Amino acid sequence: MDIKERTLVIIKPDGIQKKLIGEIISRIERKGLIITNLKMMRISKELAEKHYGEHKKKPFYRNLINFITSDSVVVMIVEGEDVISTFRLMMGPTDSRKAAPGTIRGDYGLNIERNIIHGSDSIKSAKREISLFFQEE
Ligand code: D4T
Repeated sequence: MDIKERTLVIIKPDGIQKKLIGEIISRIERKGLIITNLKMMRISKELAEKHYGEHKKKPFYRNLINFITSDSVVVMIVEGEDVISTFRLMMGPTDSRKAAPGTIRGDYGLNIERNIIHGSDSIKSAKREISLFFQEE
């Protein structure tokens, strides 16, 4: 059985502004997960709306789109055994104020929106998000 999974990781604009690219890449590498693809980019409104399509009706949607498109981001495909749940544990819960020290959001995030990092939440979302951000592959 092939137990290797892939997840899409985004270091959000607040992570870039706080100079956390190296720190986050280090955490991923030291954990033993494999970065197979990596790029820095500015997310367009159109791509942000596709990525966050499930939240379209939510009150925070507009702010979320404005925030994720406000500066450059780093996008990666990360691979490993059970990587989706492993990486979500490394990130901590969405609301940084509730995230434990030792998690990326617990150590560096400000609140529920400025939470430094994105990681796919299921195999299905990972496939969808990877094809949105790494079309050419
Ligand atoms: P992402 O998708 O960024 O990894 O976040 P999560 O998977 O942890 O959380 P999510 O899909 O529920 O939320 C997507 C995105 O919206 C922001 N958000 C969320 C917000 O600004 N206000 C809110 O009340 C919620 C629930 C944060 C992450």
